[in-house]
Amino acid sequence: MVDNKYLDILELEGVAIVPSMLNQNQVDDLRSELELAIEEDAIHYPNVFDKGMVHNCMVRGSNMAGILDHPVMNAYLNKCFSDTCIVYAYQSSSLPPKQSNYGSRVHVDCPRFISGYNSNMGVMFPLNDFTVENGATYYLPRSHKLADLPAEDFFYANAKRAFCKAGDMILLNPRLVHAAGFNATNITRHALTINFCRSYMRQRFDFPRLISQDIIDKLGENGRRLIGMNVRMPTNLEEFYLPPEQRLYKPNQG
Ligand SMILES: O=C(O)CCC(=O)C(=O)O
Repeated sequence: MVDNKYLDILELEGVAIVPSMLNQNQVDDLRSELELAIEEDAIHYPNVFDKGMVHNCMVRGSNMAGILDHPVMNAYLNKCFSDTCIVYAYQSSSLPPKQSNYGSRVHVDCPRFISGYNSNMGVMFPLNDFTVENGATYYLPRSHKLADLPAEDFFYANAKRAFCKAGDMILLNPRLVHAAGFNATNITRHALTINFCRSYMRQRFDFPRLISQDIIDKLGENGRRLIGMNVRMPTNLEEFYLPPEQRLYKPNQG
């Protein structure tokens, strides 16, 4: 299920593109859910700093939730990161026609540099082909080994582009210096971006409380673990002393 070739590339370059993770129907369904969420957010949150970025995609559509149980994604995460990891943030990155977005600044997705250790891992699902015209992600190869961000002119002089197909999966070391491009076409370029963290870290949102029971019930074992269901904190002794099968913070979570 996991091709070690991509893990080697990820380790060396800081990014690897695993082809054909989603079929065309899955891509179309995900894109429809995402476009609806973007329309809704434009009404409810019209003036936010990251306008157009949908947060907490797992509560904005059953297909976007279902991605968390993608068996091959989970197999890769187990190998290149951790089999007890959880979601830090699950959002989108869309480039509307003739625009860039909040992700277009030169940045890393994890502020911590710990030599030889990843506290986070990134996964991106392009929902359109990423091309030079529609703003394929710029990245500086091997920059995940750097403690500090390079100057912007050095970045663009040496950056490569993550050219890929809709339905591929981009594995991205969150210390890799990167930036979304500019979409010069007339069609929005969409992507889903998930940042995973270690099980002992805090998530950007309190997902076990944020996500409805209905959605949680539809998730599989991986999906439930990824939203943090195995590492919930008891609020009192009654919860602390629950029987093993009901424990909120399960054993062996890394
Ligand atoms: O959309 C892209 O091309 C990059 C997204 C990005 O930089 C991010 O989500 O951190």
